[in-house]
Amino acid sequence: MTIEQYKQVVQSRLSAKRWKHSLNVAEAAVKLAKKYGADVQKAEIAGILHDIMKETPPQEQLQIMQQFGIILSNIEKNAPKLWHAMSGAVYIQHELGVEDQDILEAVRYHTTGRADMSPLEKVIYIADYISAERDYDGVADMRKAANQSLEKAMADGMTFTIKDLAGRQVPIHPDTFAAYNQVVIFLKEK
Ligand code: DGI
Ligand code: FE
Ligand code: FE
Repeated sequence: MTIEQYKQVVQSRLSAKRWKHSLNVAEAAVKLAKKYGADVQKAEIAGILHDIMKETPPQEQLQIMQQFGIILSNIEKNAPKLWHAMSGAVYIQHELGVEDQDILEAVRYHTTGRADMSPLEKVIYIADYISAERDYDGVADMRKAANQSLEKAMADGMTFTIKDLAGRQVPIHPDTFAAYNQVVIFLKEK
């Protein structure tokens, strides 16, 4: 499929607001990819596709995951916000024919992060935080960090997420901790 076709599919599955978010993430991802040496074309595609399952009913997301052989851990069963990334990755692979492993992993890990993220995974993770429509407290600082260092922006994003999750006492995925620990140790040792 061409990027135009991906766009059509994603737009048809999302509200106008979430579609705009996807376009903005793709735009931010392209900029970050150019700045930090990730593949620009893949960044655009992954940005467009990353939230493809975000508005699909949870039951349907579970069904897609089951269909393509994903077995949920106990934590994953209890963290429905993570499902759109997991179901999205298998959906684009098996239903849209995306074969590129970098793109599949960037979608798969865009919500939690993980240890040993590729440049493309980091680019999508951060683009999701700084896309043009984001207006949370601290977004200006995140944009500044993203302009200075991919790792600093990762650390800030992970810290923000972990604080928020712990504050609400929802389960935190081990991949989230793995990403956080690795990047803060990297920054300390630098
Ligand atoms: O899909 P977006 O809203 O653009 O952004 P996202 O894919 O980063 O999803 C953010 C949501 O995911 C937010 O509500 C926090 C949640 N989340 C991120 N990491 C974890 C998590 N939820 C749980 N339970 N555990 C995690 O480790
Ligand atoms: Fe998402
Ligand atoms: Fe998103």
